Amino acid sequence: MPSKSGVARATGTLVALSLATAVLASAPVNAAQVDAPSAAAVAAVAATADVERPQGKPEPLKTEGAGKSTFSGAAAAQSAAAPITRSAVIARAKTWVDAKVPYSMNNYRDGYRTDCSGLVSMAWNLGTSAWTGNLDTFADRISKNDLRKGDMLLFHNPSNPERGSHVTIFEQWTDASHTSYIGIEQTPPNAVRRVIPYAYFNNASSYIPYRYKNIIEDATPTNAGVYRSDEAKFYVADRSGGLYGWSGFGVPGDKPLTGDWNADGQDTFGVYRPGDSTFHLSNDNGTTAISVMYGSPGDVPLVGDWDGNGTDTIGVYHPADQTFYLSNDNRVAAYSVRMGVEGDTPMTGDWNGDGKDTVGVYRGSDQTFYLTDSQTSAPVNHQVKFGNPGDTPIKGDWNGDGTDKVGVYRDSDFFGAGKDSDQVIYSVRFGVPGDTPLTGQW
Ligand SMILES: [Ca+2]
Ligand SMILES: [Ca+2]
Ligand SMILES: [Ca+2]
Repeated sequence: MPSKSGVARATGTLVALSLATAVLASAPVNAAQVDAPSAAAVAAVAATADVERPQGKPEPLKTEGAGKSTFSGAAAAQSAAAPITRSAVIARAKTWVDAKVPYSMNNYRDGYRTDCSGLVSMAWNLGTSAWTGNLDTFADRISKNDLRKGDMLLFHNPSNPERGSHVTIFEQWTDASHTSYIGIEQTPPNAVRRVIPYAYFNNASSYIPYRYKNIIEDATPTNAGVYRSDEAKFYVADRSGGLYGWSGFGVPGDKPLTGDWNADGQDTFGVYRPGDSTFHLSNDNGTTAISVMYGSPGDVPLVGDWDGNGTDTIGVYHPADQTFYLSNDNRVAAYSVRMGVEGDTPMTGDWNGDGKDTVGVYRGSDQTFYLTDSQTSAPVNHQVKFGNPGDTPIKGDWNGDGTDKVGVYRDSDFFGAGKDSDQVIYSVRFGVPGDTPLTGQW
């Protein structure tokens, strides 16, 4: 945490966002993380004749009937053909790699045919199993130099589709020479993530790079921060838990909020003043842009992008009747949802990555998060047990894949879980005892 001298060095507003961006962009490419075949093995495969890959035809999601259908749940379709981040595409594809799903044009997993084009259809969340002959209709042609995580390399042989036609998912180049890449593909005997010589082991010149039409860039990962109430100051952390910036906002006793009040993609500060039930929101971390009275004494303040328009707005939770009142215009409630039991801590976040924030609760008595994706009722769509008794629940998109995940704060330690998981994927130590934890995308 900042020493007094560190605080004195900082200006009144946060340091430039580009600093954090530079840090985040420096994650090294590490081809050794995958099972890389030896050069000899690559050459041997390349020298073999075309692999015969029976090609399935376009068809809707398969849930029953002939063939073997399995569901992992991990890659279950949300709203098909919805915008999907590059990281989400890779994460979905990896679920088949991790499960070593056998190559078959007669079997189905997650509703998708378990062949090469079925894997791409699943990873892109198309809601239908395309084949190599029509995957290009879901995508735009790009150049080799434009290839990025989640794009595909497609070869369709119209004269004999079973002869050579294939598709792989591009993840990243192995080095600056761009002669090989880490790809994910469904090929006999099973789905695999490996180093592939560009564009493939054979028929290399026939492959064309494409980008899914509904791909979206990864979100900015969420980082930690704290509010020191007696100083009325926010301190926020960089990716590794170092001080990224600080700013005074609010008055002692205020409750901290963070959100993107002006839809510029950057979270800034706000406070809720319990004494007069007022929200004060700033777009520059120093001056108040929005000031509004909302809710009643005893309410818990909340913020979120309930309608998915990119702007975070306010809401409150009435602990007395466990009801959320959420506003899209910072004036009137657009939604009310009842969820939880007495003693629960309310949560908000985009648990399914559809761009809309919804609600949930953390039950300290069983250290379990109960989260819903609905705005009109409260089915539990996500249930995660995480943390220890006495922890403070937090949430964030710890890995920038576009979905919020749960976490806990404990004595200056922030722990973030994976999606619908109790695995810790983010942890930093920040702040001092007595601080109020917060999270955001600075
Ligand atoms: Ca903003
Ligand atoms: Ca909104
Ligand atoms: Ca959502």
